[in-house]
Amino acid sequence: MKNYKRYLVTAALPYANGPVHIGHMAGVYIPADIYVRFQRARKKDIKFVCGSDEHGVPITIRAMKEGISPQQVVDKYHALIKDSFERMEISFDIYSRTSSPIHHQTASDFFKKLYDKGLFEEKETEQFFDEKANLFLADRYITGTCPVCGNTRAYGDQCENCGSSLSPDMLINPRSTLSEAIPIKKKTRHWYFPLQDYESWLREWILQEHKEWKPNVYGQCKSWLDNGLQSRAMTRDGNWGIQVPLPGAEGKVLYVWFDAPIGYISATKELLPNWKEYWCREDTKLIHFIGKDNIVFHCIIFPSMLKAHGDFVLPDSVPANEFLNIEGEKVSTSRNWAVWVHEYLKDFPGCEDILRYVLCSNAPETKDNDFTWKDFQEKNNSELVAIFGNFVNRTMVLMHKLCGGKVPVLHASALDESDRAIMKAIQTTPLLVSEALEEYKFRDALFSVIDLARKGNKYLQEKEPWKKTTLTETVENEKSKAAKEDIDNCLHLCLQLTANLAILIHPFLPATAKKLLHILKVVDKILEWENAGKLNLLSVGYSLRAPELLFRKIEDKEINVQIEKLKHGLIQSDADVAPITGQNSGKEAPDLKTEIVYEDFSKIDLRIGTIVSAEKVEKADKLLKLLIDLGNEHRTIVSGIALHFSPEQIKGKQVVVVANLAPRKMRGIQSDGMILMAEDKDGKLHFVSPELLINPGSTVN
Ligand code: B3M
Ligand code: ZN
Repeated sequence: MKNYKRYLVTAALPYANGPVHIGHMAGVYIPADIYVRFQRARKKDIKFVCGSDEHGVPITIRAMKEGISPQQVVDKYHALIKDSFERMEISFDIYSRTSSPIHHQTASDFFKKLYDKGLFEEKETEQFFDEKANLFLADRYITGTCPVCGNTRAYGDQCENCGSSLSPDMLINPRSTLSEAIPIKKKTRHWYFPLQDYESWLREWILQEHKEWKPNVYGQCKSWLDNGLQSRAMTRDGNWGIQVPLPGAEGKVLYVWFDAPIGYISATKELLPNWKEYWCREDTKLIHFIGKDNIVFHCIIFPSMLKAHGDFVLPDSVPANEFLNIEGEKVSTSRNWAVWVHEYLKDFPGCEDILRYVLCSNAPETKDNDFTWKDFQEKNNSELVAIFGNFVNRTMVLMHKLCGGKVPVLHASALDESDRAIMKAIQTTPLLVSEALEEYKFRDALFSVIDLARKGNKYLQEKEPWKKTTLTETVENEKSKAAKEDIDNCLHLCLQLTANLAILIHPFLPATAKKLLHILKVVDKILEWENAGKLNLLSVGYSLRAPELLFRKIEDKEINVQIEKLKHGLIQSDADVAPITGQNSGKEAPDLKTEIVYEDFSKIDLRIGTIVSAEKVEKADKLLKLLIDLGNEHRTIVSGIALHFSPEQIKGKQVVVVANLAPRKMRGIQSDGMILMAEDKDGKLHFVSPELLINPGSTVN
């Protein structure tokens, strides 16, 4: 076992082209934060770095859809993601971003060093090009018929119907997913990293030296190695990203998976003048927290890049988690089948610890797992409220009632078997928790903490101090003395247990730990891990504050709204919104209007517009104010869709606009036009959009 002097923990850089959802939190950020908080409590020298991953084709595509620049896309989502992490108490030492100058410089230097070492193969190949969108197409953006099963919507890298791995050349009738155009083959030059040259070293480094890696990680690495490695292009055509630092490389940028992991280095550089101590010393323990879809990049590609570069340490562990599904289905951002963190925090203010608890206790540590709102309610009500919160509250109420609000004496001579049993539980639990955390077994570690609270409830139930007070009210005799000592011992030990729970729960539920410190009137220092297991954390005679509830119950109504949201893919503006209604609700389509002649219709000028921005209208919960790109102009249009769609959800959508409708004022805002919406028999609204992205301003005839 190496003797590490310091720790450097990284968490996967989330793509800044959308919000973070609870699957990200369960898979990566909550386990990483628990681990870091635990090591900080052990006073380890540890740094925790992360940041937004702001390059890559998805961001370019999103920018095109929303009619804004890639920088505007990443600015919007970098801020939203950073805020979500802060409010979920993810305690990064730095949350940076890969569009930062320091990262551009660091990644360029890294590439240049490999180039100067002559490690890249420069190759010209033919790639699929979309002449309409004017973009080279990554495999994922080419669709066509699968040669294996005939699925007509297979992708250039994989057929999701039969699971076959494909290449774009294998697709029948390939088309661009961006414009539906038939892509042409175009020559392009890129720089390839010879991954195959590192195969034997990777076999040794992973399969021999890191047999301790989680089975899901080790197994995936082994199959990648068994399938054989080949050169991979580390540059792409495009203008959004880090310019390839070579003469004549205009229009070429670094491949996002080349630059992004280097973001861990640049973020550390930004954080620390002595960053090299963390990245260039063998006695640094480097740990990458990621999801399983990032294993190849963090265990095969990035380590090979680091090995080739030569200046930096290699990861010691990569505890990747599997995926979290929602209500039995895979998370789908395009279908809005997700629980967005910023939406959760809006609907459940002050409940970040409940989400941390639920996502840790059913984390997909070894296999994909499922999040259901029913389970969220159940875990909160029957574990946090009924076990942890209940024990602390009973202890605090009883000590105020039976011991005058002060920590009672411990009568050592009067200790009985159950007293000794709870003392042992307090002394032995910290080791169970720390051993599990050192092995990245966060579910087991959290279970041990809750189990200690469960033992506390059982101990209280056995001792029943509330029943012994009658004995103490009689004349002073042996019996009343014994009863008094029993009450004192019980409450003394329950209070020491409560103080231990604050230390043990702190890495998992930091806000709850803070509440406990307040109730116990103790300072943060008590949270140092060396105090866990001690039986004298609270001094005899010390007065404590009044009890306060640590958790509230989650009601059926609250989770029904969440389930409704998922089903309808809607982000309601508040938890009590009325069910979806409309004049058609429950009825067939309305009767036809009176007949018109073509001349009447030809007066209407219908255009395609792209929603560039959307915002709520003050004191008008049904209205959204939209800014719409009509190609040669931007229009403000006020639309009554706020109860059906949130601003975040509709930005970038293309709509049909009645462009020559006379302007009119709505709530003091001039609305220049109207967007067409379809309304189904349940009164639910649907956008009327072109099947594919087309130029804003296109006419509809
Ligand atoms: N941006 C996130 C993902 O694949 C990706 C991680 C980069 S970590 C260097 O979801
Ligand atoms: Zn197929």
